[in-house]
Amino acid sequence: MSLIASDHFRIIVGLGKSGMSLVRFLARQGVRFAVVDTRANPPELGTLREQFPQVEVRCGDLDVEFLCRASELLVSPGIALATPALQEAASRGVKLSGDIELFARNAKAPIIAITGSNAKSTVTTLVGEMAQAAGKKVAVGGNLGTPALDLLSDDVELYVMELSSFQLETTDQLNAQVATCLNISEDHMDRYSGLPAYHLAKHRIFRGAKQVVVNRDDALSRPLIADQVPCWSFGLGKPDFQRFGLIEEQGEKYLGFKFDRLMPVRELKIRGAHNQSNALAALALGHAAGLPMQVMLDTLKEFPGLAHRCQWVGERNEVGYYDDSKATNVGAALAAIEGLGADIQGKLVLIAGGDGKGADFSALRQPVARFCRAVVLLGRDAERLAQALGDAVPLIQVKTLAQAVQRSAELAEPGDAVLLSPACASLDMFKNFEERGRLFSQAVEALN
Ligand code: UMA
Ligand code: ADP
Repeated sequence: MSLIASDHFRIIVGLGKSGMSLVRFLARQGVRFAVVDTRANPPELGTLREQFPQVEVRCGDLDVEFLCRASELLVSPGIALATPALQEAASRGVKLSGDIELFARNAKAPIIAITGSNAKSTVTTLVGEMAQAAGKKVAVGGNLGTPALDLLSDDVELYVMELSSFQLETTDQLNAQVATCLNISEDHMDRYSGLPAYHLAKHRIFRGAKQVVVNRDDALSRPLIADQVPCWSFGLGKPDFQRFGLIEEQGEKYLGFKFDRLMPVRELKIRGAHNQSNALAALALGHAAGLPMQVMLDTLKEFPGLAHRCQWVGERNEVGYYDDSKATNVGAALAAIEGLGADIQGKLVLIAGGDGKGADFSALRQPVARFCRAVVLLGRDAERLAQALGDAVPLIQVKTLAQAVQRSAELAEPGDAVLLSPACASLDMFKNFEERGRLFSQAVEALN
């Protein structure tokens, strides 16, 4: 017999970072709640037991009868909404929601909301730094860094939020001041039925948005919105009214807006065409939110880029080593191969492989043939990658990252670059992409 759902009882599903931020939030609100997690020993269990010993926690298989006691389930991003127990509860009238929905309902300051398959962290960090330089009390987080609910404060004047498709799936109305989907390429195909379902989840970011920013170079970034919603855009073509873009004059490229040059591209510290696009996206978002242009340009000139995103980590025997461990999907690896490949004198020795999340790797074949001397493969999907890359360049399979670096050093010639850009998640071999990147740097250090 199931108990009648109480309007005052919620269940948090998942006890990771998001789950723990939900615990703190609901406890502050004085709401009654329990926590469930399918894992036997979820990461925040110790913290919860210590700080909230009165909260009921159930670990292991989800019990539908228990879930149906709640009026609402607050589902963490790491657990799929398609999970049968969650679907069964929903079919019995239990509402499914998440931390970002609660955040949006409770945020008193405007939100700049950023999603996309790639570049989210770079653009979110840039816009956050621009706002801070402009003297705003800004809170930056979401999928990046601090969970959204932990950022809520009456002092905040602007929220800059990186949001994943998983977080957006449980968000009904975000009501952002400015929203953007920077780009769409295949990712997380182990969680979605295909690209259309993933695209649909990402585009929930536009619900209730007061202004939008669109990528002119990616038609899938354009939302279906009413004509009267102000729309700004960015792209690598020419600028115009409402449009940020690139102007080329006498062999020099400039970031531009309307018909004006804003700054020479060479003054950016972040390299490659994809980063010019990111700089323009940040300018468009900041401009839409009312940040002063000069302050934004000064921030761009100083921004060194984030760790593990095409980051130079050393040089040996005239070969540069680049850590792009954050390239956890094909689109990101493509940007790095094409961006860095076009920037260096020699060729690339690419290190790739890991957990491919069900991706189709075939788009890598041509750029690999064009820019790479060889590819060193490792991880769970090494064989699938080898099939997709074919025989255009030598493929070498290894077992460890240290072996990969050693073999790459042997294969590279002066003027070449060794690029770790796996096109795969790290979780089959490492704790996370940061650990994979750190171990890469250590292996480079260890080269004699
Ligand atoms: N899990 C279970 N059972 C559960 C709940 C979770 O097995 O009941 C597993 C999931 O399969 C997942 C892992 O636990 O692999 C973590 O899930 P979680 O929901 O507990 O994750 P959090 O610790 O709350 O972290 C989440 C984001 N993680 C995911 O979306 C997987 C973090 O983004 C985010 O920083 C954090 O919330 C704070 O907002 C990480 C991420 O990898 C960086 N995001 C993906 C990406 O960027 O590609 C979307
Ligand atoms: P996200 O938070 O969306 O994963 P990041 O800024 O952390 O984005 O960058 C992730 C990866 O995507 C890095 O490997 C980076 O080199 C690559 N990348 C950065 N900007 C772009 C872009 N505009 N298009 C495609 N890939 C990009």
